[in-house]
Amino acid sequence: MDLVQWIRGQRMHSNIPWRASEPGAYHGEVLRYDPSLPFDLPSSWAAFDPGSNGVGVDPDGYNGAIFDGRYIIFGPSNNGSGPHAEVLRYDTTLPFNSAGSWMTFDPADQGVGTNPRGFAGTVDDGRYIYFVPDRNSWGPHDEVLRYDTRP
Ligand SMILES: [Ca+2]
Repeated sequence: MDLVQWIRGQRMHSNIPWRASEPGAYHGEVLRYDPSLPFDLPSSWAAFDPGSNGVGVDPDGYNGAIFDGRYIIFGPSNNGSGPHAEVLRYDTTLPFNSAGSWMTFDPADQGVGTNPRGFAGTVDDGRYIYFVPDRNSWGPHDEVLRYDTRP
């Protein structure tokens, strides 16, 4: 067992079970700051919870997001029921706190891959967005999920 695996093992035995047993540990309330306004002013900030406003199935628990020039795409992690693949997308040309500006898609539930659920961040190469595998329902995994922004 090398050092990386050992560190992963420690996370599995401490961090993950603690989070899973903690009510409210996973949420979907997106916080937005307008950097043209003062940092320490409440009106510079806004929060919106798409799932509580009828968007998607259970869009909670994301890890990282990426901006493609129009959309912000959130990488699914764990929604409280377990690792998930419900990708959340915000259209930045539309109002932040309006359900119609948000959409979700769950590629795993639509037959993509084997069990591509539970990611830790996203990266893009100018066309594709990659979701970094973390933990699915079977444990640590390495199934990279890729979204083509120009189908
Ligand atoms: Ca949830």
